[in-house]
Formats: sequence, structure tokens, C-alpha cells
Amino acid sequence: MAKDLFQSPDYFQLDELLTEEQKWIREAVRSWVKKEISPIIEDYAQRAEFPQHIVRQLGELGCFGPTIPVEYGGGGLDNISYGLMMQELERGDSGIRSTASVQGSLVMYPIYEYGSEEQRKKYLPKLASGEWLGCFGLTEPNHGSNPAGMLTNIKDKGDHVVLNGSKMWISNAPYAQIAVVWAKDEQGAVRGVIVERGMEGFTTPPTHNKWSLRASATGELVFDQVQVPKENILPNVQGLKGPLGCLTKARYGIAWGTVGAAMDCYDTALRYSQERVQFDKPIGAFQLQQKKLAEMITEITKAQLLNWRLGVLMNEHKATPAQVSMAKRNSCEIAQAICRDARGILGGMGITGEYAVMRHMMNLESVITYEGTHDIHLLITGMDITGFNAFK
Ligand code: TGC
Ligand code: FAD
Repeated sequence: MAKDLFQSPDYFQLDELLTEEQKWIREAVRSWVKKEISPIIEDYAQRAEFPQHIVRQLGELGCFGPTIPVEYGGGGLDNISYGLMMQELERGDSGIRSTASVQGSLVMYPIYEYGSEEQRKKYLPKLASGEWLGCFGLTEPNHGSNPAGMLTNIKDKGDHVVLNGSKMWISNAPYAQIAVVWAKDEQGAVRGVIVERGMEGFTTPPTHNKWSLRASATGELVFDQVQVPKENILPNVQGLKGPLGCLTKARYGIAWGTVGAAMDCYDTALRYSQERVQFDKPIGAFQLQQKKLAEMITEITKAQLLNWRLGVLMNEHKATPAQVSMAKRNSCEIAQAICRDARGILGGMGITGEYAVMRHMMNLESVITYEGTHDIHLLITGMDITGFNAFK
């Protein structure tokens, strides 16, 4: 792959809105991505292999649970810092951001928000450091957009529950030491259960043949009469608002992350357009290519502003899940369009692994689908503004 020459676009001087600490955090992650991810990621993606060694590094960098309090191993940071970290990770590869999103927002967050003090102390420091990797099991073979219909269930057996069912499309599953699994109890209430690798009847078959997120490990979670001690149930939440609350946190990170992928594609396409000569001129001198580049930077700038404002609202505990949905949807859409146009500007070179553009494009096919599909987020906005539920 070509040397990583990334220069971050900041057309509206948004850096002036960031604190010194936020800029320092962004720089730390950006440098790490340039040094540790860019040189290896294309090869891992081509081989469809998860670069497992980065888990510890992500922990050391503070990318796992950046907003979780320091006493549990988290970073104690604000939401804009968290967003900037996700932007920089996804600038490298969506799969790397996925690993961090799942660990921080879908595994550590529910243990912190809904867990007992014993659960927080037992799991959070190991997850924050990257000693353990976690995964989040909500989606089932027949219940994706509609998790309320889930069939995975727990039955009360006194000091333990027996867990049965299966989850699919689970990021990190093949390498995870623990899984936060959402299952219905005998009363039909959705409960969160921490399942540990090694529990009898629990397996994590890997998912093969993905054309997208190839450097991220995906798998199933299969539970066959798994005996889970009751102390592994998250005591402080019941109902679908448990997993959906985690998704709000993770979707927020994706809103920032996908803009990172878009920024990378724009930066690559801009440089290429200034260097590539056809008909005796750089292709960037042709109006058709300028139109694409001008529209890219316009959409990136609008999305950066939206994310920053959302981060402020998150910090003030005023952001709504519907606002997060709008941002996730907008960022995924503009990122997909920008990557596609950047691919075109690179001509034939755009389809090769020499540049990150095609990899980003393929990754975004997953990102626009997981954590709520593009349609689902549109319907969330539709319901929020009209008051009518068009899901059912
Ligand atoms: P509904 O009746 O609307 O809500 C049930 C309860 O949840 C509350 N709620 C939320 N709370 C926090 N955050 C949100 N975003 C929330 N959305 C809803 C709601 O207030 C209610 O609370 P309460 O107290 O009244 O019980 O639920 P519904 O069954 O009608 O479903 C609504 C719908 C369709 C929007 C929801 O099911 C949905 O978002 N579906 C999409 C499923 C999804 O996003 N799955 C993601 C799986 S995880 C994943 O993809 C990880 S990929 C990670 C990676 O690799 O980076
Ligand atoms: P479906 O729900 O079957 O949707 C199919 C199509 O129907 C979509 O276009 C959808 O928008 C549309 N549709 C559905 N309902 C409606 C409606 N009411 N109105 C209009 N259109 C509708 N899940 C986890 O739990 N944990 C993970 O870690 C995780 N990681 C993932 C990693 C990858 C690489 C992928 C691809 C997925 C991952 N997922 C994970 C699952 C992901 O969240 C689901 O794929 C997603 O929620 C959509 O579910 P589905 O694939 O079953 O699609």
C-alpha cells in the first residue's frame, strides 16, 4: 500500500472549537494509526485476518472505554474526545474502529451503566487494558432490525440460569473472552447476561466470506444449555432499552468514525487529482473532477459540524437517541458517496489495494447496515418528527 500521507481536512477551522486536550488526543490516535495500522491493514484485509496484536495497543492508547471513569480503567474523557478517537481509527479502517466501538460502547458501557460494583471491578479494568476482548450479542438469525422478537432465552434454575439460543453477525466474537448477551427471561423481559468463554455449551463459530470489514473478526454466538451464574446477570436494567442505550453510545461513535473514512478518501483523491496528468493537465484541473472534490469537502464539513454539535449535546446530557440516529445515518451516507467518487477519481488505481479507498468503500457497506440500518435510522427520524411509528 502507498505511504500514508494523510492530511486532515478542516475547511471551516473547526480545530478552533476543540480544546488542547482534544487535539492532543486526536493527534495521539492519528499518529498511532499512521505508524501501526496503515502499513499492515491492507494485507490483513486481503487475507481476511484480524490483527489480534492491536487489541493490547488499543488498550494502551486509551481507545477502550474513553468516557468510562478512570477508577475502572477508562479514560474519564468527554464525548468529543471519544468521537475524535473513533474518527481517527476509522480513518485507518472501519474494522479497527469496530473493535474499539464494541469493546468500549457495547461491552464496557453496559457493564458500567447496568452492572453491579462487583461486575464493574471484575471486568472493566481487564477490558480497558485490552487483556480481554468482549463482544455484544443482540442480533439473531431471524431478528435483526427487530431485536424485540429475539428467541434467545434464560430459565431460572436457582443459583444460575440456563441460556439457550444463538446470535449472529457478532463483531469480535471469535476472539472474545466475554460476551454481553441479550436474552429474554421467563417473564419475557430482555436481560443482559455476561457469558464467559469456557462456559460449557458456549461456542463462537467464525463467519467467513465477507467482502466487507475483512480485517474485523465476525462470528456467531451459540448457547446450548449454558449454565450462567446469576451474578453474571446485569442487575440494573430490564427491557430493550438496555441494549438500545448501548447502541446510542456506539452509533454516536460511528457518526464520527465514518467521517474519518470519508476524510481519508477525500484526502487521497485530492492528492491524486493534483498529481495525475491526462491530456497534458492534472486531472484536478478539469471541472468534472473539481465538482466531485468540492462536493466532498462540503459534505465532510457539514458532517464535522453536526458531529461536533452532537458531541456538545452529549457532554451536556441533552442529546436524544433520534439526534444520534440522524448523525449516524448522515455520516454513513456521505461517507459512502465520497468513497465512491474518490474511487472514480483514482481511475483504475482506485480498485487496487495500493490505496485505501476501495477498502473503505467495502467496509462502509457493513457500517451503513449495522447498529441499525439506513432505513431504520430514517424511520427513527420520521417517527420523531411526525409522532407516527412506521416500523410496524
Ligand atoms: P421501542 O418500543 O421503540 O423501545 C423500547 C425501549 O427502548 C427505549 N429506546 C431507547 N433507549 C435508548 N437508546 C435508544 N436508541 C432507544 N430506542 C428506544 C424506548 O424508549 C423504550 O423504553 P421503555 O422504557 O419504554 O421500555 O422498541 P421497538 O421494539 O419498537 O424497536 C425500535 C427500533 C426498531 C428503533 C429498534 O429496535 C432498533 O433500533 N432496531 C435496530 C437494531 C440494531 O440497531 N441492532 C444493532 C445490533 S448491534 C450491532 O450492530 C453492533 S455492530 C458494532 C460494530 O462492529 O461496530
Ligand atoms: P434485516 O433486519 O433483515 O433487514 C433487511 C432489510 O429490510 C434492510 O434493508 C432493512 O433496512 C429493511 N427493513 C427491516 N425492517 C424494516 C422496516 N420496519 N421498514 C422498512 N425497512 C425495513 N449485531 C450484533 O448484535 N452485534 C454485533 O457485534 C454485530 N456486528 C455486525 C458486524 C457486521 C459486519 C454486520 C454486517 C452486522 C453486525 N451486526 C451485529 C448485525 C447488524 O446489527 C444487523 O445486520 C442489522 O441490525 C440489520 O439486521 P439484518 O441484517 O437482520 O437485516
